[in-house]
Amino acid sequence: MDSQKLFEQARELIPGGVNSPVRAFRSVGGSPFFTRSANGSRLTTVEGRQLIDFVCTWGPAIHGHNCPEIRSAISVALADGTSFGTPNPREVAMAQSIVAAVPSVEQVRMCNSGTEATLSSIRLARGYTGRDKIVKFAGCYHGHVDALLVKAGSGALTLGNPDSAGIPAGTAADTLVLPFNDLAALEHCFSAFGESIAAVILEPFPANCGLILPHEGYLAALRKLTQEHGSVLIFDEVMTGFRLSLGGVQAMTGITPDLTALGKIIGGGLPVGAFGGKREIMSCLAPEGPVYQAGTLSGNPLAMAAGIAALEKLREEDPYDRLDQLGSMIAGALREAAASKGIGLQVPQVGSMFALFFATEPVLNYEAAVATDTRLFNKVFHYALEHGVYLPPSPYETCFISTAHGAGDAEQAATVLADAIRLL
Ligand code: KE4
Repeated sequence: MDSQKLFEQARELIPGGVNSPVRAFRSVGGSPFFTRSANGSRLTTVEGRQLIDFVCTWGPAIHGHNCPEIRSAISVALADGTSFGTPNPREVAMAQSIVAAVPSVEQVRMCNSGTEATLSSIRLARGYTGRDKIVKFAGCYHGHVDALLVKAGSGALTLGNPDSAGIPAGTAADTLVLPFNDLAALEHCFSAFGESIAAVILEPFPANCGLILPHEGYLAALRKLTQEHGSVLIFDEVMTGFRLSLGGVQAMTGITPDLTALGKIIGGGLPVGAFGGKREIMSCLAPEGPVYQAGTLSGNPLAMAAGIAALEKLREEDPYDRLDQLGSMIAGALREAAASKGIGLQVPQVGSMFALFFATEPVLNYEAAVATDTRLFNKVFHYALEHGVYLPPSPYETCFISTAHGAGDAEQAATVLADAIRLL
């Protein structure tokens, strides 16, 4: 059965033929390939084609696919059963691992996805402060949470409008959406709403509209304003947690939020999410406190085993400098190719994360991101795919490198992508 036939079947049975929209290739055109297996830095399609993978299942596979240590941890756990519905020792080990690594986390609650982690963090912040308003930033994605699937109202200070069907206006009405990297808008918002803002949630390095890095001092200013107004600062590090350093962006920048949402890498490729922070806030969670949150498979022993192994391997290997070197080599090759061709290309890169924006100026917020030339991105995407390199199928995603990507993979990808750019 080839990908085309499978996709036809899938579209009969699953909306859009996919279990998550971005996989459908709607942004880049064409139809998705189906994967039969994945090992190390490569995916193997059902047609038997090998692709160097820069999606890494959207972040979790920092050790590449089918990592032996993670596999064996899962099989050891599997011998004891798949789910108990009671506390299990691996939940304690996972909590110890996260608390030891992430500066803001004194206590942590496991759940089953990044979406659950952010929606629970929002509810917890509202329960802890007794306030209703939430501030988020245009372009930041926090999973499909009703209160966060909101686009900016007409002015930066108007309350949000739903960004998806099915979200009541009342739900979006307490969400304020600001432009990222705009200190004046932030200060203006706090002077207008300060004491009614329960929380500010952001990806500290937004990576769901391409990759955008904060201005110098922006995160520190945000930390100061939230402290002054008694609002909870939530870092959504579902993507950046353990990806850019063991302690995520907060460890790299020294800016410590009050709550942190985690996911992806901490599950070693199995379904997982987590949120954690100051004990004073976390103690408001049921059964200790009045904020309800729950999950049948939260702390699942197999996901815990996989995640513990993944974090253990990161602690042992400390791969972050090498991942940054690979990322910087690829980014440099792409910038060089674009410059030789006279094409405006921005390649923001930090550690094992990079993105491609076809634009003449650096992209510092969502508005600039959506103004980039996505037509050129799509051409590069398809050329790369035809030549064995798989980028995320959207210009508004971020590429990931794993510890299984050798220098050869990086050089091959850089050559293919540079060729694609030169052919534009
Ligand atoms: P999940 O519910 O998909 O586990 O996590 C939601 C989420 C929360 N926060 C951040 C910063 C995220 O990046 C995500 C999910 N990321 C997307 C890709 N950028 C997952 C891919 C998909 O939606 O299929």
